[in-house]
This record gives sequence, structure tokens and C-alpha cells, in this order.
Amino acid sequence: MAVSGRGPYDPQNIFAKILRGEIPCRKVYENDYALAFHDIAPQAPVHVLVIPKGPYVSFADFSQAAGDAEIAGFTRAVGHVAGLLGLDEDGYRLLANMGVAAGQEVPHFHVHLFGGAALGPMLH
Ligand code: DGP
Repeated sequence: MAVSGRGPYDPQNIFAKILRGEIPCRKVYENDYALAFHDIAPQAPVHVLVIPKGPYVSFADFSQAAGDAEIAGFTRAVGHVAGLLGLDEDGYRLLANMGVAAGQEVPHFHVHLFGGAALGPMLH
């Protein structure tokens, strides 16, 4: 079910539990500020989620409240993961859903990274 992209951070959301190690994930990469892992319901041959380690619901939260080192660390993680997965040459898609209109399901800001095939015009 889609969640509001506004409001307080819920520390019981599923990605918070993954960050705390309470729920397993298939990790792709981690740095001080970000964790990347395979999506549980992939919509492309490669479908990875990259999440900041801090408590942000939306891109608005992240871009306003995170520190410069965190924004840099997260952004670099996204680019690094694309390279790690060998997607730089053929290309890939980044997507982030915010709030009800976009169908955001997990209220912890995250970027989807899709690749490994010719992608249609839109993916969730
Ligand atoms: P969004 O609609 O942008 O909030 O997408 C949330 C994504 O999170 C969705 O593609 C499925 C994925 N997801 C949900 N629960 C889990 C989980 O427990 N583990 C992993 N790896 N992915 C999950």
C-alpha cells in the first residue's frame, strides 16, 4: 500500500529493519552512508535499491536534512553500484517514488536502479 511521503520517520519500516540487520537482504554494496541490496520483487533483470542510512522518508527530507557528506556518500554509492553491476556501458534507469501519487510503499527514501535489459518507457 502506498504511504504518505510526508510525516515523521517510522523506525519500524522494513528498510530500517534491514539497516539494523533485523531482516536479511542480498547486499550489493555498502559505504558509511548508504546500503544497496537486491529488490525482493525484481521488475528487471537487475533491480537494486540504494538507501541512505539516515532516517529520511522522502527526497525532500533527504536533500534538506542530510549533511553534505551523507548526500555525497549516498550519491556516490548509487553511481558505484551501477558500475559494480556492469551497467555503465548499456545503461540503466534510476527512479525514486515519493508519496501516494508515486505509489511509494516503503517510507524510507530509496532509489531504484534498473538494468540488464532494454527497459520500457516506465517502470514502477
Ligand atoms: P517503492 O514503491 O518505491 O516504495 O518500492 C519499494 C520496493 O521495496 C519494492 O520494489 C519492493 C521492495 N521491498 C519491499 N520489502 C522488501 C524487503 O523486505 N526486502 C527487499 N529486498 N525489498 C523489499
